[in-house]
Amino acid sequence: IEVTEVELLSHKARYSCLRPSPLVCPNQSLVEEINIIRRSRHLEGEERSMLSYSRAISVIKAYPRIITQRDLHDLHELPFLGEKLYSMIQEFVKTGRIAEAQTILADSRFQSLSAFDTIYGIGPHTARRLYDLGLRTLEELEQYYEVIPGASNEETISLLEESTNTEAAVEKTIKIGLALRHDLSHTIPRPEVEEINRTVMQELSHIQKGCKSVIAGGYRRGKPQSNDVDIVITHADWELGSQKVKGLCKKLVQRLHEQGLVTHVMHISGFHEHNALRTHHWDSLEKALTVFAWPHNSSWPRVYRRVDLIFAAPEVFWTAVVGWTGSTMFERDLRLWAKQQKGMKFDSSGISRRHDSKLYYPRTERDVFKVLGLVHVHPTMRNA
Ligand code: DCP
Ligand code: MG
Repeated sequence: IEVTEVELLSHKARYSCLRPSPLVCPNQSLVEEINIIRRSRHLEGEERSMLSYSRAISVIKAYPRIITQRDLHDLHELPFLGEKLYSMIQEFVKTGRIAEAQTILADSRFQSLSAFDTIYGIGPHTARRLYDLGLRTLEELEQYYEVIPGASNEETISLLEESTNTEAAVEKTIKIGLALRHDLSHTIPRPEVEEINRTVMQELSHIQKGCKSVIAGGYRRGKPQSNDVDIVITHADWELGSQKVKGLCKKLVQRLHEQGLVTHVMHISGFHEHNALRTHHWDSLEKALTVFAWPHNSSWPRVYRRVDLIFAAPEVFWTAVVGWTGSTMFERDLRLWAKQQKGMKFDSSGISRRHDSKLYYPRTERDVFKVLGLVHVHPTMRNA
């Protein structure tokens, strides 16, 4: 692995993968206030505006101390804080509030769209479409989709169908999301995330011995509670592992379904080799976005949990882990950094050099950063 010159970490860096960002930052209440405005832009489909708020938020997340009057002129040295953001921060420092955020919070359209957006399968576009039909509350949504609250709709499973983005498939997902909304709105504490991982790996060992996993996502960034469980899986054998993980995703989901653990499969992919030009390492990852009924074999009332299973060949395992650890902004800037500064392509299924498509196979997470010419950032500092 050739290493180019390494950029130093700094809270003033333009790429968030160079700015260590803790889960909870010194200016957390400011971040949450600006995040209301960001969410509103997102819900209204104003993606460019949303992205500039996301960037501003991630810059503030890396700022090392509480912003007071005295720090204000310092902020001019930070990237992505334009005049508008600057005056918002000024307002917040003075009053502890941002008026625009408070106005948004009180807005009934924002409240409806926010509520709709919490449903798995409903994004901003669909939320606005439903609002335009005159729907305002989740109860009205349930009536519209003829969903019986609390009923699990397990018969709506389309287990192991290669998912399509047809209107019917989207509607099916929304119906499941609505039916399970009370369970799925509960976040998952760390010990339970770990237990789900153990159970998955236990079941997997009956199909293929020698596999290993890393729990990625927000859990890995240190979140005490997660919205879902993201598990990245590979085989421990560097030489032969690639063949051993092939097709495992489908087999595992099948088995978990037979055990009564997986009740719904929202999306399953990565089984076709669409692109003849791809080497086998570049197959997109096999993944299944599922719902578990949890815990199984127990007299406790079961709850539904969202669990994502991602399979990677050993050569791209750590790349996949980095790609699935997040945050979304950290990932965005990893891709951007690779492309703009290194002439490389990074995503969760692999790293390559653009001019000759040379592939990189990092053996550790540190190697992923090394290949990209980056200082290693601890997972708990990737909350950009
Ligand atoms: N990710 C990705 N490609 C996807 C989905 C996610 O690369 N299609 C990455 C970016 C995310 C990470 O995986 O940071 C996990 O995504 P989640 O939506 O699960 O978000 P988090 O795990 O960060 O938080 P939580 O699950 O608690 O909402
Ligand atoms: Mg997650």
